[in-house]
Amino acid sequence: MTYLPKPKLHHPDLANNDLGLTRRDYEGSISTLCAGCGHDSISAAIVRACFELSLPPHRIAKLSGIGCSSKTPTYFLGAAHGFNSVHGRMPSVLTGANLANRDLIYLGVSGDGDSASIGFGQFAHSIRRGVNMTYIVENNGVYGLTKGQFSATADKGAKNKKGVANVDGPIDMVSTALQLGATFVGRSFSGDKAQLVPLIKAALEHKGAAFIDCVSPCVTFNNHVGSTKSFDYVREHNEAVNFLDVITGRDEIVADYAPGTVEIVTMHDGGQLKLRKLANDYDVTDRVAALHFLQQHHSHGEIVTGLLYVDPDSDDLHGFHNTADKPLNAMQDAELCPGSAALTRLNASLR
Ligand SMILES: Cc1ncc(C[n+]2csc(CCOP(=O)(O)OP(=O)(O)O)c2C)c(N)n1
Ligand code: SF4
Ligand SMILES: [Mg+2]
Repeated sequence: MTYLPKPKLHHPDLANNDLGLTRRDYEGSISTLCAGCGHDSISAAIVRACFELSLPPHRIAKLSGIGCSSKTPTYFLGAAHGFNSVHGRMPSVLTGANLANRDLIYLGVSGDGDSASIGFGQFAHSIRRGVNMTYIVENNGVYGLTKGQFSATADKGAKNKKGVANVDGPIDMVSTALQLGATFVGRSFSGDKAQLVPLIKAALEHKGAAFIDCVSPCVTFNNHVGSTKSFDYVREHNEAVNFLDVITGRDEIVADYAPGTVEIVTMHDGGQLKLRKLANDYDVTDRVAALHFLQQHHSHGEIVTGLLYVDPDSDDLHGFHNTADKPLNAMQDAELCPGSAALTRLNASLR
């Protein structure tokens, strides 16, 4: 894989965050994706979200599968842990890493081919188990890396570059994530950084399975008239339900909102999500209503974006299994193996 390091020099007046780091400290190497690819905008949004949250880069683990989207972790968070897995297998590698070291912040980056086709089962099980992670699908409706075949998220009737219509029905990743029990579900657009950055920040702060479907046009194979994942189509059919502000548990919480237009969701760690409502009848904590709302708007060809669902009392895989607070990889032999006497007692209790 081509690797183009970025020059280290930067403007001395670049802003610092609470850790004294600049935005540049959250970047990776120079992207080798096609100029204008939506995936690069998502990388930039991840850089900004992590910088603004003052996350220590070495506390983050970024994992991906195979595809142009899955190449992107090379282009952000150069100082984070990284694992580029096999096609569609990111979720199980991430689950294993999370079980071994619960103290890292897990960021899974995948594509619609990687997660809705070959990795669909993997995606489903990581979500239903509530793995504590931010799972982003960079959704362009095609297999970009293998030159533009329709993926499982391509809309029925959408046309490829040569004008041939897709005859198969699409998988809607956000509806699927909702049905599987994700405790944070959002959709955004690579061309809408004002919405995407706070959505990623909120997902990173969330405890449990946070899923973001990000429509990310492939400028080389799926940005023409007839595509429902092109920049023009998404801009014309984007129906945002809210604007999001993230106030972390660490920040002072200031209530500067007009009652009736803003919804506050307090998270498990005391942090708050401040949602400026655009669709007044939209309740972000109602899973069933969210599913109905999505189906209704999809039937009109609209793409609903924003924070679609959040469970403020969410828990994760470790909570469900009552695992030890101390990460497994920090335990010594004696803690990992309690010895034959403990095994004998356990066996006796089962007789
Ligand atoms: C086991 C396996 N099967 C098939 C492939 C070929 N392949 C590579 S990337 C890809 C699809 C990628 O599509 P997507 O996840 O949507 O990423 P994009 O390139 O569109 O960002 C496929 C089928 C592979 N690398 N490995
Ligand atoms: S082929 Fe498409 S998805 Fe891949 S880098 Fe180019 S524009 Fe992006
Ligand atoms: Mg794709």
